[in-house]
Amino acid sequence: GFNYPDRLNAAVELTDKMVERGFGDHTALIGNGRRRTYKELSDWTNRLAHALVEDLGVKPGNRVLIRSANNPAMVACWLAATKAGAVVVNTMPMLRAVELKKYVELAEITHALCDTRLMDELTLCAKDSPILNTVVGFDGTSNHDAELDRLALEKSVKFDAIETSQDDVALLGFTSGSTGVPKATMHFHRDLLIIADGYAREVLNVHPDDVFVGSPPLAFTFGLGGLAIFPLRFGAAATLLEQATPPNMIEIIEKFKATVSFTAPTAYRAMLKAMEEGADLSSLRAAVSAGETLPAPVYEEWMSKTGKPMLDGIGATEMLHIFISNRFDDHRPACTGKPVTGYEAKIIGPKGEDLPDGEVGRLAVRGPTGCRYLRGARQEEYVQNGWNITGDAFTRDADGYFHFAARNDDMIISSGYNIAGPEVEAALLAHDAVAECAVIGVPDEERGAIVQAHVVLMSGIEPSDTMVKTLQDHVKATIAPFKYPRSVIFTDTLPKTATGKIQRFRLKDPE
Ligand code: 3SK
Repeated sequence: GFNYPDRLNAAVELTDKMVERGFGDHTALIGNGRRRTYKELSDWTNRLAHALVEDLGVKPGNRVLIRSANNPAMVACWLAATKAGAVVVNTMPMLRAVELKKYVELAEITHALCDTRLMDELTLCAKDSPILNTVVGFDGTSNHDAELDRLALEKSVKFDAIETSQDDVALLGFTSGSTGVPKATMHFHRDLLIIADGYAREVLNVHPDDVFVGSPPLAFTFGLGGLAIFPLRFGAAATLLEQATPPNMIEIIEKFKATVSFTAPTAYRAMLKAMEEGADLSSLRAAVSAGETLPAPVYEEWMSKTGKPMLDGIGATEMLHIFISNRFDDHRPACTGKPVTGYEAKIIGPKGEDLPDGEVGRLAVRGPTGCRYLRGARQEEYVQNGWNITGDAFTRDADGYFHFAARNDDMIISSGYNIAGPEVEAALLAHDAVAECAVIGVPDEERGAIVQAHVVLMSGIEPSDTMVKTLQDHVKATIAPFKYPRSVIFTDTLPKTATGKIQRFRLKDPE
């Protein structure tokens, strides 16, 4: 089990306690052209926490929104607000005023800390949101040249953190799920440590020499874990680089001698495309893939080109982080692996009954973290009999490995056959002409539904009837022929969430 004292503040554990444990001189954050040690991070966040409490009037339990791209200042603001006992809502730069307003209303956000470069939409939102009474800018370029930085400058580097308990809410993770309607999930101070002491310790074996890189936003709990909590929990270094977009990730790994990368399969695919002869990934010891299912061809190409372990895992905002994963000594294509320490998983049928190994059903998971929707929205749909129902269709094989089939919404029933959209996607992605694709079921009088593929072709390849036939034949030759896409639509882009998940529901219903 995980044992923490009743009085616990996750941000103190990740900063001040790390200094006490002797990591004061170790690099904690890399970004904005400099490195910051644990001591510097501890001082910085303590000063900011003073400013939040004394100048901005943040009280324990207040909801504080942070709006920024991934940079060291965003991490410092998140840690400072957490030290002040606030409940933090991290948000992505691309959210517009209308979306921010939904967050503010749902989470009753009173304070917002915003990178000054991103102020416009937040100001628009604040005009229309009476509850949001304090908006203050910080300098995302770390020149300490904004209001919050100036308030913090004069403050003491000692801050007696607000006495939070291990089961006080520390973080609200927002998810738009497959419906597009935002929901917020509550996570405790202890949960922030559990994901490090469970997954990051057991699966990644993080040590102080590690350097983490990645592209997922800190606003997405995948990014917050991989780019802040996991390195900071173990005295390792986190790179927080706004330019960490997939093609640049290779250079970033080379430049900072990164050891662990965190990103989604589409980004690994983009990295593979951009990878030149002689790319030096020798420092890397793990490439973590999550956020979307990992198509076998991407895993295989990565393994053959880099030889570095690619560890696919499944997580969810509701569960905070990854709960089933491959391991260094046991990773394979088209397999999500086994439950992470502390978690149990099983496959259930439509009525909640346990299904035998090999059958496709709903994935159910329980463990030390779990779903608690704010205001109970759809809580009883997600948590049934103590099990979290993630909305994914999986099988478990006789050896206990879990294999993704589809999001429950992505199972296509055509002429009585169950066809998993992602399996068809993986087959299409194995064709050299395909850059990206999404497969959905569309209604069909004769068959109930047919498989429809939306395909982005590699640059330089033109859509044509011949290409449709080529791709259909390719799928027929790769997987059971009845699964081939009877309809193929070429497109320049696929609709995606801000975190890069393909929104198949928008292809089904463009409205
Ligand atoms: O939503 C996800 O896919 C996810 C994956 C890994 C870790 C955390 C999350 C939210």
